[in-house]
Amino acid sequence: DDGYRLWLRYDPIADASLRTAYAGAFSEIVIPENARPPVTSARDELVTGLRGLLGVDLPVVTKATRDHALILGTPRDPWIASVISEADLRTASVEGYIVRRVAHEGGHRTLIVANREAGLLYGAFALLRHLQTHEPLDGLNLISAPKIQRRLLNHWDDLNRHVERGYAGFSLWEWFYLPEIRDPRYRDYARALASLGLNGTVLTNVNANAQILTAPYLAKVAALAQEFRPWGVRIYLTARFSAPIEIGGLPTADPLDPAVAAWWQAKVAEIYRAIPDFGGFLVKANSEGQPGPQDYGRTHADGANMLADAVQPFNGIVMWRAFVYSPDNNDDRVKQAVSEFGPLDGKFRQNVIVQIKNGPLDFMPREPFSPLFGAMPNTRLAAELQITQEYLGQSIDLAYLAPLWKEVLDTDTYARREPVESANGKGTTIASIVDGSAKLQHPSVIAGVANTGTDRNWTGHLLAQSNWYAFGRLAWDHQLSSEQIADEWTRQTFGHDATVVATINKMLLGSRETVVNYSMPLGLTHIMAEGHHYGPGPWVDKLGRADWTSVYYHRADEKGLGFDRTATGSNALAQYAPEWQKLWGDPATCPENLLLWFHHVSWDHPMKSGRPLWDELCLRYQQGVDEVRTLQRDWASLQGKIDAERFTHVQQRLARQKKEAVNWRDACLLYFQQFSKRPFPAGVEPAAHPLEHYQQILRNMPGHR
Ligand code: BDP
Repeated sequence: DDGYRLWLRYDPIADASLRTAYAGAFSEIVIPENARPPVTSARDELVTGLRGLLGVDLPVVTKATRDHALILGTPRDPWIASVISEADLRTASVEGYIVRRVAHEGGHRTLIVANREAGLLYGAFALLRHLQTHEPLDGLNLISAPKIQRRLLNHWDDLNRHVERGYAGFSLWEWFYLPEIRDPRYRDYARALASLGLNGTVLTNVNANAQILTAPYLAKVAALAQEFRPWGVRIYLTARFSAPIEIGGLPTADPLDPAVAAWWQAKVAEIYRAIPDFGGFLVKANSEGQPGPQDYGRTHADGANMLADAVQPFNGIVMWRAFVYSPDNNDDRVKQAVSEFGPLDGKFRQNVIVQIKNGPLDFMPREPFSPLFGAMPNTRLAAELQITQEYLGQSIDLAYLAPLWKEVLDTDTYARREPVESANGKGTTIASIVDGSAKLQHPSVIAGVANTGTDRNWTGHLLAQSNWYAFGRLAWDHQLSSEQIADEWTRQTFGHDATVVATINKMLLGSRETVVNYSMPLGLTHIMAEGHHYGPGPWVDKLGRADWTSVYYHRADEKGLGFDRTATGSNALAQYAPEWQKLWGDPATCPENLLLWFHHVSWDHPMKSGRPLWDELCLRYQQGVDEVRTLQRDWASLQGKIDAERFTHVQQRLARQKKEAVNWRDACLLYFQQFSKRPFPAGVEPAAHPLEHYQQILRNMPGHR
């Protein structure tokens, strides 16, 4: 099994009595007359899914003719309106669904009801998920609506099909062959998105290429839009700010120049002629060398608003990234987004969403939340999460990321955003800011940087499919737990053997913390190898900018370790609400998993375990290695219970992960030992090689594709 089918496998349900019971519950599929996509997609999915799972071939009709009909409809159908209450329809809202089994004339019917057609598609997938996870049909009553309106993947795909920070092959978009030749995979991709409730995708890299906005490319984009549309997936593109110069022949891209604004208006009109449901633009401006409004002495708001005005007549949006840190700013890099964007609060148009990475630095294995979420109470804010594991072992190491994302989304910013009642802003979680419940904000957006590519299994590491899955499920409902999402995914991907399910769930749930332990424990951050970002590089000290190096972040010296971000240091702490300042500001109360993020503490600093910092640090690295060995043992115990192809695929990756965990431990501890000048405590395995050996491995590593 090569994993291509993702979580949509629809293998026959092995438990014969359950299969028979399910099969007896469905006799025919009823869809509205003259149904069009996405309702026809829902129909096709149900036909395929029920055939696979239950071995039944259900006729599709437009009027119920017998008991046990499965009926898809909207309240425009009077019978549906008579059996589903208005309150339930309101809960289902614009894109949600009601999936319910009802008694009818002495028998039963199953209903998939939605206010709009897209909801029928999501409801069909919900029913199939219900069956694939072996949930009971008795009392079936699922009512669900997405909390966030635009649930998007962000592809960092270049036009030459290289994927920036992609570890699963090449870009899925075959620009050379499009628009005529369309890989069937486009459909499978869109279908996978729809199965999770994702409803949009940004096709291109934030480090943008203006060529995508030229007519030949737009024809290709339109072809992709056609493939995705039946699955309710809309297309967005990245806009290179200097496009008016590069492809428009203008001498400037100054956002306040009327000729520039007119160029964008005409370009946007052209895009909407080709792609009437085009979603809008994602922009990385004045960040890491990308052009932007500041090149002309204008602000981010000037730039974003100019584009927002161009897409506004078409209901388009602009997602403006807040990932900025300037080459001329020597201030602590993690403070710079707030200093640049904070003063612009309230200055953005209503169709601009400022898109913020979860942490203030850059998708590290652990960071505190970005203080910008609390610093712009009058601005629409989106969360950008990274599904691709740039800093968590890429497609080699196992790191199930739902716990990381939940940690962020559930965090209370204490931001004072209307209409939050309490004076101290309590309850203003990041999720509530993003979904708009902390302050009504439309449109609301959540974005995940995709981990997909042309690898047969889509995500490089088979188990990394769980991250695509988890992002989609959380984008729909951020209140789902990491455990529930893992369990759903495991059952749909690996079946229902109790040992298999329990083992894989356990492996997934602890895996992110394991990566933290062997790479950047106790609040350490950004000490990975330079360039490709895989493996340890705490010694990295000379790069184009100080805030790209590792020594900038860990600040190891004879006295101790960590970055002082309190008032005696960079005072990044001051960007957070007083509640957080109080907790994080004192090393005695600061949670140890962020200690070295906020404090420079001595090697002897007493930790909660009673051990000094140095010993604790060593033991954390050791723990990370031990945990990878446990992952290997857990997986080995499943031999024979999982098909050989998938078993071996994961087994090999875990073996490599073990090697890398050992490298991390040895490299970091030998490196930091130069400063601590202390021996490893009992329980820590001695390094097999001197420090130079580990530095050499990284130097000799072949460039990542
Ligand atoms: C960093 C990546 C870089 C991206 C940048 C971004 O290393 O490749 O271009 O983020 O998000 O994490 O713009």
